[in-house]
Amino acid sequence: MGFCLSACKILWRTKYCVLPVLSLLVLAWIATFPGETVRSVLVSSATTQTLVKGDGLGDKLHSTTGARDDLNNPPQKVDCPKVSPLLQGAKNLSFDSSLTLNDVVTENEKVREGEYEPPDCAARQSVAILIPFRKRERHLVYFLHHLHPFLQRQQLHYAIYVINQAGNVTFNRAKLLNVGYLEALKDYSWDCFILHDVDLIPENDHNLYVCEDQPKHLMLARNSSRYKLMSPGNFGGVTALTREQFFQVNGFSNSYWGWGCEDDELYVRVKLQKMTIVRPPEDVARYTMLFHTRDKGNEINEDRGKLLRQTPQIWRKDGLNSCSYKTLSIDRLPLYVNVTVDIGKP
Ligand code: UDH
Ligand code: MN
Repeated sequence: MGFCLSACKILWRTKYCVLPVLSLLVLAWIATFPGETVRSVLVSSATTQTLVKGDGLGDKLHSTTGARDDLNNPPQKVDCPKVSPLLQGAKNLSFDSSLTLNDVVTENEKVREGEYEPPDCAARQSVAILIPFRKRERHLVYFLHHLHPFLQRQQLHYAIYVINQAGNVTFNRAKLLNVGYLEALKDYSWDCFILHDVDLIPENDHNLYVCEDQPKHLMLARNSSRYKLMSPGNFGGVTALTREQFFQVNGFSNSYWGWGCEDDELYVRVKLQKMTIVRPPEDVARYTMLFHTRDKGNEINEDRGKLLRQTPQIWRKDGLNSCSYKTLSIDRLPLYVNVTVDIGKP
């Protein structure tokens, strides 16, 4: 009894020291936890608080989904500005004969399988670049070297498709572009298609590779013609049509084997649909054309005039809806998707 009484007296006298000592002991105990454990304890206590805050089921669902979204989905990107701050204007292009495809791959580490998205903002359009192609490897190296940075400065979501005609029968640019459209849409629902010769390199960043509410002609002048303006009826070289515009005209005719008039035919199709053609400013729509002679297998098409006159009668049944081909391979290379295709013969 006497011992108990004196212990109580001691406790009463030291009452102001016991509380701080106890708190210190608890803190020391927490500090011995591994970091993750502490964090998970903190997170779970925070979650519990959110869950008990509201009393309805809605509140509970909202708070739990919110937590999951934060973990799995990065925050939504804001739209890229209307005019990209990265545009540099007119450029003097250079073409170094020692440049290799591997060099261009090294220059473009952010491009994956020919595709790119701006890292910091949501692109205003998703654009597929379609290139009709056969045996122009040197031109393709220069094209990729210039076009990838050009398109990135425009803050586009884009991919480059090379539609490679297999075999040696007569070349058919228009049919290859139809194939490109159909194949690219299997990958993604592209907003806009740029139909692009491999030997034309844009000289000015302000020549925007986006689609408008009407089909657009992008190549108005080139160095090889001393930048003399193309005639208003010209629709060749580089053009931009939305997915819907190209579908509405039933694409190109598949019947233009060899060189000439397939682009004029597309122009007639556009006009038949009462669409107009829009163009960038003349001082902007300038191109450097890489030198070449006429390719073997792409001789002038002697039937082109006759075919062109038939457009109003044939456009409905000759085009995207009648484009038959056999895809031989699809190679997803670092800088472009290579679609090798057998498109038959004339
Ligand atoms: N193309 C190929 N391989 C070919 C033929 C054409 O890849 O064998 C593609 C290529 O994308 C090219 C486009 O189709 O840019 C248009 O063909 P082209 O460059 O032959 O047409 P262009 O009107 O020239 O530029 C026609 C012959 C010009 C002879 C020049 C003589 N000074
Ligand atoms: Mn050419």
